[in-house]
Amino acid sequence: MVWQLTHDGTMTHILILNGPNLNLLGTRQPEVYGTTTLADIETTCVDKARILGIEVAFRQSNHEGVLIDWIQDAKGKFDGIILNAGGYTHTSIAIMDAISSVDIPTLELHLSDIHAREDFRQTSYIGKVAFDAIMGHGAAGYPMAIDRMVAKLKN
Ligand code: CA2
Repeated sequence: MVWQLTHDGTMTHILILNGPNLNLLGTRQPEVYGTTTLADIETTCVDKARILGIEVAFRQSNHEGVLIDWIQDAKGKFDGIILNAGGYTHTSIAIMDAISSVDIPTLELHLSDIHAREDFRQTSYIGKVAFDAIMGHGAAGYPMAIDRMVAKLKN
């Protein structure tokens, strides 16, 4: 196995965070969010990480404060954060502030293309502090996001 190293010589660690209601994936609204469950996506991400020689931690919470605690705690432990903040994307200045405070490269991720949906999804507070966004690719967006993050961390 060839390990992917960060600039300081340690293995790359990526934190993948999922916000509210994403635990319901694959069980409801398959026409919008697909039939893949969040557990399936986690397996895909762990397999992808193994192939790339990196480590991922994959988490979901329905609670804004829990997501903020995980972001704050990522400082010094993770090299990058991939964040699907769910509905908090469009409301949470607090999550945006948490990302700004840790100074860890953060990639915004969505299953759906939020810009092709309702007006209330057009504002993304996460997009104001993320270096890039991947959206509209369904579950396939997760491994794409890992590739994008690894490319970012190489530069
Ligand atoms: O497209 C995305 O990934 C979203 O972050 C998903 C959020 C939505 O509020 C964002 O605007 C875009 C909603 C996640 C809800 O997921 C469900 C999955 C299955 C059934 C019901 C909800």
